[in-house]
Amino acid sequence: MSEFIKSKAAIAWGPNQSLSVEEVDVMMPKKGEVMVKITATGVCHTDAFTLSGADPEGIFPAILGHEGAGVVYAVGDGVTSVEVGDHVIPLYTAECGECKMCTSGKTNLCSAVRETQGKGLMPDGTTRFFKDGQPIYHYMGTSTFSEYTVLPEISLAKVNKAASLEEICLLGCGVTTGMGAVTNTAKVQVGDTVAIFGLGGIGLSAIIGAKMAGASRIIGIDINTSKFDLATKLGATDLVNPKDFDKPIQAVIVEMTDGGVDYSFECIGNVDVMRSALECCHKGWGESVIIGVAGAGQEISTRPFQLVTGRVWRGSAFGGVKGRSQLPEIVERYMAGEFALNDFITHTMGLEDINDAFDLMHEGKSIRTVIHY
Ligand code: NAD
Ligand code: AHE
Ligand code: ZN
Repeated sequence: MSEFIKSKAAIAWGPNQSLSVEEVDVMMPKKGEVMVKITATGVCHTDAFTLSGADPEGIFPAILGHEGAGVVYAVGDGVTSVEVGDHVIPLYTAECGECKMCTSGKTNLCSAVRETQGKGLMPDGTTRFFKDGQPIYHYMGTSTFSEYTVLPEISLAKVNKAASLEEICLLGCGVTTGMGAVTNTAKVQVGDTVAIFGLGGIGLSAIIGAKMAGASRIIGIDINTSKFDLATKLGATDLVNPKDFDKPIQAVIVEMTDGGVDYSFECIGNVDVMRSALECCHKGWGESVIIGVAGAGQEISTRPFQLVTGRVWRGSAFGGVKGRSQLPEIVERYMAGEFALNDFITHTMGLEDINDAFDLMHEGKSIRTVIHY
């Protein structure tokens, strides 16, 4: 008989339903697995995206959440890289170090556990979460909306115990994603011009990355002008509300920048804005990076001539960061004061209020809500 631990968790019973905070049974970790006591988790737009039913990989009932931090509570047989008491950040992009993807040197998209992860299961094809005996699916391999969660060992970054878990949980997704897309994926250089579409947690982090890289112009674009103050504080040089213009936003940016920006970033998940982001790039060399996640059935389009004439369209997942080998160093840089995380935490609350966090996000009132257990 396997052992279980009781855990408070927010269950997504079905698409478009409020989360239900209940007690679940979590099975102790099997071979190569680790149980983590989550102490804090951010709420990212991707959680809302999946809850909305738009995610082709969305599966219910599930325990969502993927932007967490916590402490190792128990380890399964054969686990060597972490021990009880270690502070960790769960990784929705694992790093096995051995698969074709990890050894390619070209991507952070480890393939070791991705297939089962996308089906809401652990690598052995089963779940560790149960409600009254009914299996509940995992989400993105992390399920940080449960006080106790189980992950493969290769899906954990061990980090400095001196770092505030309430703040570094944001490095489990949003801040690493935005900063990394600019510095790792696009590799923005000193003097480059940058346009960032969408100033939520991801877009604001992209501003931090652009400022770090020494971009000469950082143009922030959002239809919610309440985001502009923080964007300015973080380093945006220009702020644009597309609603103020009666022409396409790409034409506005092209005019502002003598032919277009060197780099643009789509941080919304809107396929029309993705097109604008590509088309505001400079002819001959401008690159546009898609970060936003678009719903099932949605497709991007542009005139192929946009690419023929030298613009480049690409994407970025988790900022191109390899979690186990690179995230601990990002935590150190945060601790050294290279960038702040508390600017992003507009709200904190207990798990029982988690539906308020989703409401605040949909109303455009929060950057990040951090849930604590
Ligand atoms: P968010 O909801 O906090 O921010 C989105 C911002 O976009 C808001 O400020 C909103 O006002 C703005 N916006 C909406 N429509 C707009 C429009 N038409 N023009 C301009 N601005 C508009 O979301 P977030 O947590 O910052 O996430 C942003 C996107 O990034 C989501 O699609 C999320 O799923 C995705 N994401 C991707 C990755 C990745 O690894 N690729 C990681 C995290 C999040
Ligand atoms: N399940 C969706 C795609 C979701 C998606 O693109 N996820 C991003 C991370 S969003 C974090 O907030 C990602 O890293 N993707 C790479 C991967 O391997 O999932 C769909 O369309 O099926
Ligand atoms: Zn996320």
